[in-house]
Parts: sequence; structure tokens; C-alpha cells
Amino acid sequence: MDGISRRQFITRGLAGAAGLYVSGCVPVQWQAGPSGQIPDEDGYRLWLRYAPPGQIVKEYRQLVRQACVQGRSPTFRVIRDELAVGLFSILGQQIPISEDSISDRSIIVGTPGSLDLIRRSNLEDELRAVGNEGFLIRSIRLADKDLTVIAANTEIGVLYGVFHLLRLTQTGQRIRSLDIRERPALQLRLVNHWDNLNGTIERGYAGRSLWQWQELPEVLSQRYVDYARACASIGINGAVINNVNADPRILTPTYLRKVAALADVWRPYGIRMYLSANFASPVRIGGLPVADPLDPSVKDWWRAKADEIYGLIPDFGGFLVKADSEGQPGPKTYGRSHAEGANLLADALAPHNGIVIWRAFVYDQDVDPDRVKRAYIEFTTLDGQFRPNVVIQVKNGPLDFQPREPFHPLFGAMRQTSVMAEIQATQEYTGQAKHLVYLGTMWEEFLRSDTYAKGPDSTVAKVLMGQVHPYQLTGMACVVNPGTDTNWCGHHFSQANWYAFGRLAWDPQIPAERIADEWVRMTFTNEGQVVSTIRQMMMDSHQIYVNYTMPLGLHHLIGGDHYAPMPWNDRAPRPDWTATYYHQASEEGIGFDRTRRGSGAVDQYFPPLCDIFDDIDRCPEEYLIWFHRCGWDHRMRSGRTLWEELCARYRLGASQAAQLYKRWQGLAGRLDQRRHREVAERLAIQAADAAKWADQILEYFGRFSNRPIG
Ligand code: BDP
Repeated sequence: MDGISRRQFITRGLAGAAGLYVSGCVPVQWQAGPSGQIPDEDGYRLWLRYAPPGQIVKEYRQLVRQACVQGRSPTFRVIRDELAVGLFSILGQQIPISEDSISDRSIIVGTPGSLDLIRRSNLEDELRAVGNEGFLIRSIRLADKDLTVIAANTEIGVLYGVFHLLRLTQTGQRIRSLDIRERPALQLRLVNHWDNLNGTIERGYAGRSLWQWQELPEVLSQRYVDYARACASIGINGAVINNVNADPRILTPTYLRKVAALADVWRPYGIRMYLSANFASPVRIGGLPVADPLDPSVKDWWRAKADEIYGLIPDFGGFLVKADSEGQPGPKTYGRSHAEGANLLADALAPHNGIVIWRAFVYDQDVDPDRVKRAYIEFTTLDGQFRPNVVIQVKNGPLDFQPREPFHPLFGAMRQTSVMAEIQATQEYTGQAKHLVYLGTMWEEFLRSDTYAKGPDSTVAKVLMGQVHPYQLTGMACVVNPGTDTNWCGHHFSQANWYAFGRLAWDPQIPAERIADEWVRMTFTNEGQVVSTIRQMMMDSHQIYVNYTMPLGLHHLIGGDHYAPMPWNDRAPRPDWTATYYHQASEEGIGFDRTRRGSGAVDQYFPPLCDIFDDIDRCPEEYLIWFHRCGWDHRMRSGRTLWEELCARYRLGASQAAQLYKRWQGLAGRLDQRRHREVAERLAIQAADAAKWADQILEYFGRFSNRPIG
């Protein structure tokens, strides 16, 4: 990775034009090789390849002759460079970017403060409706000129608008009569990196951490810029850059200076810096005897630490905290509650408008024998006790990023405390960087789940948007997957999960299929048939993965590094880390009884869901053994017994995985060879693993069912 010194960076950045700000995005002239072969690509450009989308380019050339970008701030420089590079690559011709002259067929870009035309046009009223980060894109005719106006209240809004227009052209959509008004549905659209200070990544499958702590703050890798650009292009507006299992040293002056240098690089892209904080920091790096949240010296320590951080990073976002979970320190050590712990940090950050993101991933064994019930019990009891600048970050399901879980019952249950969602793009439990698993569909299923918190249509998406309970803070976070691998995410298709997160955080109601379609067009090709084949592979992939790993509500069949399912895993430091605790297979049957006769977890959901989940005849079969303990001969809706159905699902999954490989092979010659081969190699692994896992799991459960394996 090329590094350049901080001074060079600033000088070159200020030099503008094709300076460093977008130099990761070098203009490309797209043409086939001499034999008509599609040139190889390494995946580094992600979805920002700016390849011409086909015949429609002729129309674009008619419509776009020039662009006008006023404003000289770093963000406007980014905007100008992105437009210049994007349009050049897509249109195959240079588009002059002026600062003042507005000629016919121009793209006009700016804010009311930066551009007269926007002030004079009638856009100001409408602009008020798009807030600080939204934008308008409008085709207008003014003084005999056909113009495409991208307007926003802030320069970051403008940047999002520019990326939006570039997305439209990359995906081959018409731009003749545009009338677009966009505004992000959620305030906090945050990536969470589980990166350690020694360069490793917890649950990372794509190389080492992007952050070069040894070199920072002096040397700033070009990759920091390219990363910020990728994030901004999909509306991500903040990054927590260190592991939730937080090394306290991140808050020492040495590291804070490094963090501040990264924050400086990302500021023009609207990416705010957040840090995971270790609750015991006052003891571990501050030399205090305790970290008790009610102790005045501890309060002073955090207040001083917050002041120090804001001195270096004036727009610092806040802290993410994993407390009293999996060995991490927390307020419980001092007999204090999660609310007391969170409020301690919230009070320190409040004078600077910072926030505390407190994770609900806690499962204290003393709270309840059923692990999935614990967080709900702890947090609902504390509802109303958190400061307004605290938001509780809740994983999509009540267990832990399993291939399929019902939604977490905390969504909709917290009335007076803001709640945001945490999802995981790094495929810890979904094939890591080896299996093609598009998670857009899984997240869509989650976001569309109806919580019934305030009657029907209280979907998780609406809860997150603050439409069910009026939340002060709204948001979604994603544990993301980039590392130092050239293609960022290890598997080319894992990029789609980073992409889908950004799009869903911008608008949780965008269909997963549309997101997949956009991504394929931008990342691989705009050729219709190829697009539909790849898109369908993606759309099918999550259910396929569920089929050959944990169908019908099975969950946590894990051990080892969480890659291969291990239903036989019965030994771990705690019972709820084994697989047998969850599936409880015996000669009688299989499943965890969470009905009212069992753990009662069903009653953490609002009616009518609790009754539906409780009733074996109405419970969706996808969650059957999550909520019910069933006999092997339980009759399924297909007419098969449960055992026969399990066998059928596993076999189906294995054959579908083999089919994925074949479907991909059918695209040979229609994509660049390199990426085609690299994906094929992984699909071969996936097909082999799926067959092996299906065999092994059925063989294992067959020992209990005593029935022939179908
Ligand atoms: C689990 C991961 C572990 C994380 C934990 C968390 O295996 O590495 O630290 O989640 O979210 O799924 O805190």
C-alpha cells in the first residue's frame, strides 16, 4: 500500500483537480482488449468503477456537456474530482468543470450558499424538506438552457447527490427528466470495525486492519481516502474504528493523535469518527483505583478525556461501549446498572454534542436460564433511565448474528430510550469470505418484520426511523468486512454486503433486490441477462445457506472459528457457548422450548406475535425449532415428518450450492476472467462444504432420530 506523508497529502490535496482526494479513482478508459476480451479487474474499485453502461451513453453525452461546481472547501474539491473522474469514465469524454459559467446542458451543483442559481431558483422551500444530509436532483429548463441541478443545504448533501447521479448513470438509468428528492431515513449510519491495535481484525476475513497504527499520524495511506469515498458513496456517515472488545490504549494521547489524523482525512467525506471505549479505562490508562460510574474522580476523568478528544477532533461522534459482556468490564463490577454506566459517559460527551452507543449484547447467566431472553429483561427494566444522548445498539436477533433468527424483541419494546440496530456484514456465521451469501435479503426480512409494538405495521424499519416511538437518535450500525486484501472484502461478493448496508441505512425500505441489481451493474456489468443471473444468485443465496447449515429455526450449531456448523459441540467454558444447549437433540425430538410451557421467550414479543410463536400450528416453520421442541415425527406443512423435512432441507441446500457454481460457470466469457475465476474458486469450496456439512449434520442428528437419512 502506498503511503505518503501528511505534508505531501495536504499539499496535494489542496492542489485540487486530480489531487489525492480522489486519486484512488483514476479515470479509466474502458475498452476491450485486442481480442475483444474483457480486461481483468482486481476488485479494488468496488462499486465505483464508473464503467460505461452501454448504448445509453450516447444519450448522456447529449445531455451532459459541462458541469458547474462552485465552492472551494475540501468537500467541494471532492465533489469536483468525483464528477470529473466519474463522468469522464462513464461518458468516455472529458467534461469541463467550470466554477461559474452555466451553459446549456450543464450539471449544476451546489448549496444555496455556494451557488446563486440555487438561491434564485425556487428550490429553497423544497430544500428545507431534505434536511442536512438530503438533496434534490432536478432537470430544469432555465433561460433557454437544459440543466440538471443537484442541490442540497450542505456540501455533504451535495456530495450524496453527486454519488446518486453517478449511480443512476452507472446503472444505465434515464437522466432526462429527473425529479428526485432524497433524505436519509436514519441519522446514524455507522460502520463498526472490530479492528485491534496490533493490526488483526476480530472476525475479519480479508487481510489485516486498514489502519496502519505504526505509520500514523505521519503517513496517511491512500487507502484511507478510497475507503472514505466508498463509504460516502452509499451514505455512511460515521465509523467506529476499533474493536468493541476495546483496548484501552486507544484513548491515550499517542493513539488519539493517530485517530485525529484519520478523522482529518475523512472529514471532507462526511465520515465522523467514533471510538469503542473500554469501561475500565480510568483504571487501565488513568491510574484511578476504580471505574465506578458514581465516583466523582471517575466522572472527572471521563470529562477531561472527552475535552481532550474534542480538542483534537472537534466533530468527534462519540463512544461505542460493550460493557459487562463476554468478559468486558462494566458498571456491574460496582453494583451499578447499564443506565448508570452509559450516563457517566453521556454526561462527559454532552457538552460537545457527543453520543454514547451502548450495546445490548449482554447475556448474564444470572438473569435467566434462556440466553435469548436476557438482554430484553435487563434493558426493558431500565427504559427511561438513559440520558437523551444515549442510544442502545441491538443486534438484529436476540442471539448472535445467526444465519436466521427472529428479530430481537427489544425492537419496539423500548419506548423512552433510542434504539438502533446492529447487523453484521463480515460473514462470521454466514460462510466468512468463502461462501457467496448476499445478506440484503436477510436484512430485508428483519427490517420488514412487524413488531406490533403499536398495532400492525410497526415494522422494525419504522421502529428504527423513530416512527413507532419518537426516538431522539435513530440509526443502524454494521460490523463491516474490509481489510487490506486488494478487493477489500476477500470474496468479491462480500462487497455487496457492505454496499447493501449503506443503502439500507439510508433507506431501510429499499427492496433487497433493487440493491442487488444496482450493485451488480456497478460492480460487474450492465448486460441484462448477466445482471439477472447474478442478481438471482444473490437473491437465492441466503436461503440456500440457511438450508445447508441451520434450517427450520436451528441455531448456534457452532464451535471452533464459527465457520463450519458443529452440532456436536458440547464443551465450552459456558453452556450457552455450546451447540447442544440450543438444539437439545434426543431420541424424542429436537429444539429449544421457548413457549409458555418452556422458557417463555415468546412472551417478550407483542401480541399477536407471542401467541403465533407459541402455537406450534401457527409458528412460521422457519422458526419452528427456535421456539418449539418437536418430536421427530411432527407433521410439517409439506406433509413430511420433521425428520424428513430436515433431511430434505439439508439435501436441497447442498444441491442448490452446487447449482450456484454451475450458474456462475455459465457466465464464463461474459465477465472479466480474473474475477470470474476467483469467484468460481470460492463457489467450488462452497459447494463442497455444503455437501460435507449436510452429510455430517444429518449423520449426527440421525444418531438421535434413529430414522433413515433421506
Ligand atoms: C460474537 C463474536 C465476537 C464478538 C461478539 C460481540 O463472535 O467476536 O466480540 O459477537 O458482538 O458474535 O461483541
